Amino acid sequence: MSRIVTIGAAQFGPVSRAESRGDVVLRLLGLLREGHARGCDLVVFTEVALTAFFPHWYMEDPAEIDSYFENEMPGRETQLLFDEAKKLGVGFCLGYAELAEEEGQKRHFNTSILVNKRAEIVGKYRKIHLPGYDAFQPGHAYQNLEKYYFDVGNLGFRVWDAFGGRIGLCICYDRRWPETYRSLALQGAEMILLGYNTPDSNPANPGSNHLANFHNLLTMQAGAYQNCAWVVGVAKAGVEEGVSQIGQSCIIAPSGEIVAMCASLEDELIVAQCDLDQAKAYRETVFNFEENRRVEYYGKLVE
Ligand code: CDT
Repeated sequence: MSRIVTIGAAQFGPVSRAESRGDVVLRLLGLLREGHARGCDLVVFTEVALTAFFPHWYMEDPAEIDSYFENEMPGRETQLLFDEAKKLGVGFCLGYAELAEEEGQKRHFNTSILVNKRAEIVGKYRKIHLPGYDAFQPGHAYQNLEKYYFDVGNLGFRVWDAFGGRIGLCICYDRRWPETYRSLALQGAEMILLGYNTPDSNPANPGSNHLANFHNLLTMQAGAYQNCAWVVGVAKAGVEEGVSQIGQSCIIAPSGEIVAMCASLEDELIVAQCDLDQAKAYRETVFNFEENRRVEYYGKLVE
């Protein structure tokens, strides 16, 4: 038996600070339409897809900061994406900066949503692992201010039954943490979708610069294999507002093998037919959690 879901990973090239939301949505629509033409059930967009990745520079004015956030989804410009998805019958996963109000307080999250073929939001995740720092760093070629701009996500790691399988979401830096994949795998995730904005240099640790691409694949391939899940990783790539970001958007099987990978640093769609049942062979043998995990010992190992 096989359960095939055809996935499009829609890598995005740079978005300039001056580019309007409307123009960005037109680019996303182009990739969604291409996904439809190539038989996709679901097109995965990147992290904070609607604007340039603003944590790379410092802003103080709250109104300016909030202008990078969406206070409704769909909103005025993004409604087009929902309308087109419904018309074409293609789902999508979209990352964006979310402005919410909770208990009378303004909250800022780095969010992604899963939208089904009827254009209904069926899943929502707010980024839990926030990289970087919470204050301006003098002397750095660019900033990494996610802890300054975003609150830690408060929805937990969750999975949703959609597209004929069980799907989990995470975002960028989450992919470097084994806890992310394991939390989702323990809930039965068969496919994990994520977007990323990953610079090819790290001013806080320049010694690791040459490993940026290696670490990208290392974490996602290991996450897929050790947790018996498809992993779809989608970059915002290329030089954006002076920051050079990696590409390598890819679709990874539960075996850990890459079945499709982008070759450019621009808008580019890769497509793969993913058999959700491929996870089973690993789940029932080498990674049979019930039989082989030794939870009672794990605490002792870290004492
Ligand atoms: N956007 C994001 O989460 N970026 C981080 C930078 C980490 S620096 C090693 C990432 O994991 O790509």
